[in-house]
Amino acid sequence: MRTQTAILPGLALEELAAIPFIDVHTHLFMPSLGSLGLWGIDELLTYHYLEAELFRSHDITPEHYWKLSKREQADLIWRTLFVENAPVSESNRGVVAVLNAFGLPTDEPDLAEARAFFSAQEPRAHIRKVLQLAGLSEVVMTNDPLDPEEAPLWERGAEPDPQFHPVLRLDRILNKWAHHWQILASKGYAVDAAITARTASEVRRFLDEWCKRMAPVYMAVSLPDTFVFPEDGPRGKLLAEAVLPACREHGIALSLMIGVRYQVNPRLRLAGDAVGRADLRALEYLAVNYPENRFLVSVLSRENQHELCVYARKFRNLMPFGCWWFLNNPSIVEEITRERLEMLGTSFIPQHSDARVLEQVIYKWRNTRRTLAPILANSYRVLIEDGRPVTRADIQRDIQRLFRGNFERFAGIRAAS
Ligand code: FIX
Ligand code: ZN
Repeated sequence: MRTQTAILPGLALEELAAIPFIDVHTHLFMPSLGSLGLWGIDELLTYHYLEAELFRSHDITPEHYWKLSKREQADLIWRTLFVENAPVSESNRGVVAVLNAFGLPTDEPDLAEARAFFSAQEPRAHIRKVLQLAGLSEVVMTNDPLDPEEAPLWERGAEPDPQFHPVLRLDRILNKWAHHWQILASKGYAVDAAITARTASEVRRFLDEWCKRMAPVYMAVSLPDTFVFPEDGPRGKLLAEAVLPACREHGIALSLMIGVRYQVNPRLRLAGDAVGRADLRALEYLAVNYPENRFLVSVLSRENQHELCVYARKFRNLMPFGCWWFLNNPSIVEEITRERLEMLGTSFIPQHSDARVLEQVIYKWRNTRRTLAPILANSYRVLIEDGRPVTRADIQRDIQRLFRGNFERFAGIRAAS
């Protein structure tokens, strides 16, 4: 049935709400990795996005803040950003939306009621409830094979979960080889600081064994704004001689998240990273010279978005995804998504949550659905005005592709649903 333009925004919102999404990048953990997963009000409030904002609204020093207990930190952030100020920023509003989603008060002077609620939740049931509230069928994790807490859980055989897809995250190996090759050596891999052919093949063996152990849906690395490729250092050599070949052999994509200026203010710890515009010719070189590899790509700098769209028009082994980190604000998500629809049609992955705390998926996906509805409606309105009728089935098919099919097909996890 042909759709009238007037009802498009409502229809788009309805269909966005009706279709469960796949969240292609999070820092959440499946139940069997239990202790690693963050959830509850104290974790929501001490999220590094809010910590960065605390230090702008309170004169506590970071050094003093880190000496506080998690509970004291959460109390301070709640008082400073939610009681003494209106929580209008995107990350603050997020906490309000989560409390509201569970019917909890959002303007209390303290956190007693919220803490009582979250501590009464049974973790596994709570996880299912939260994913259902967020309209997600599955999330993709970020799993570090060199993390001293996480690695032993996988080596002991972590129970897989159909709603949680693993990813082999390689930042320590690719960005900090000088400080981490010793861990591989201690696990019996004949590697050393220099990237000799032997070291490269041993890293290959390490990746192969973790692919068997974890069955990752892709490998991933975040990269600085200064990233260049090819490059003669450990990162360039390990990418070319170990990671890219391993991805090809296991038939999985490599996710490149480019544009971080790491720890410009280390006193803020996780909140200490910033953004820089990257030279995306490294991406051009990878797409041209590694046509058998597939690259999921997210760029952190607003200024790099247009270039990424243009490169994706040139190379189908590039899949742009998400409005990452400092870009995950409705005004910027709108700008980036409109540009991508105009330049790529529906052949991209609009968003990921990057959730570090379980309940964050509730507000991050509510924001995305709320922001995307008028953008999609506008695309269909101008299409109708240009003379092509649009049906509800068209809208359902496009949303399915944007938030499920593109990832399923590109990651090769199953035929597009
Ligand atoms: O590298 C990443 O995966 C980033 O998303 C994180 O490191 C970052 O701290 C973050 O939480 C962004 O939202
Ligand atoms: Zn992330």
